[in-house]
Amino acid sequence: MKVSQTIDSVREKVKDARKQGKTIGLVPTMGALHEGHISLVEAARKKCDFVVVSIFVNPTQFGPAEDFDKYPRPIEDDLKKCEQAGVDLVFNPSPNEMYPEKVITWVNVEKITENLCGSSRPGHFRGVTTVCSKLFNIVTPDMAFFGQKDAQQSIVIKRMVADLNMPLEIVVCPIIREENGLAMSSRNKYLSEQEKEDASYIYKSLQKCMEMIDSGSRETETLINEMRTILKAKKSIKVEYISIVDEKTLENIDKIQGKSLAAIAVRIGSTRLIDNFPIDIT
Ligand code: PAJ
Repeated sequence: MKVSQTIDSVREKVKDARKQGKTIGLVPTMGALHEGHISLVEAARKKCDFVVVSIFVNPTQFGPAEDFDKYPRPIEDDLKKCEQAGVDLVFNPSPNEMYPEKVITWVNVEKITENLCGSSRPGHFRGVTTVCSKLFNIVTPDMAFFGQKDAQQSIVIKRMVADLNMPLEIVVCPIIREENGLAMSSRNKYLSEQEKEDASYIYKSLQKCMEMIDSGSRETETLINEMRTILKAKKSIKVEYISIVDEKTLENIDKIQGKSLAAIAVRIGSTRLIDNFPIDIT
């Protein structure tokens, strides 16, 4: 496995791989890798010949009061995990390599970045789309792999790629969970054992919503109230949003029809956690 810290070095290695006729897969991450990230690497290995993982805690997607400084950066451990997973190249640039100057050129997707996580994290998606555009330009992948865990992010990236005719395919992979149902996340490292246990109620509430939909419930207000009641059982959980939205516009809907998304964001202590499930009753 090769590790590059500079853009020139990545370009050179990708060029060599292309010369050998290999297809390129990119898995963008911020590191502190867990099984969720590794599942994306596995999907990339199945579909592409040369797999690049980027590890970069991207400053432009964090708000001033967010956890950029304390975000975990266990790089040695991450490199071992990448090696074991059969990654060909890790791109681990410094902030200065990615942003040598103050950013004045942004890639911004409108409307679908306003609801859900967009409303409590202004500027977050603009940072994500900008860094992903840069990574796509640097690595020039045929395919890039994202997780359903960050459902809005995947939808925003797909829309950006479509709107700007970027020449790559976006593949979205399923959510990997802990045994208790908690969606794996690098931020789970901030939680105590008790908080992790409490956090399992997020998935419990989504499961209840799925069951109710299976039994014919369609009014989103009823479904959201039920999920809120389940989450209220744990005093440590502070709900930021529980929403059911149209899968394409990400606007709140009153009645479930076609493809939609149930999504939750909560805080436990100072840790922000998100989860969701796609609904399809077409
Ligand atoms: P990060 O949070 O490190 O996540 C990297 C990728 O792993 C994302 O596509 C995310 O959806 C996926 N992922 C995280 N937890 C997962 C889980 N439990 N199951 C499946 N996939 C999971 O998302 C980011 O980084 C950044 O915003 C990034 C896209 C790298 C841009 O900086």
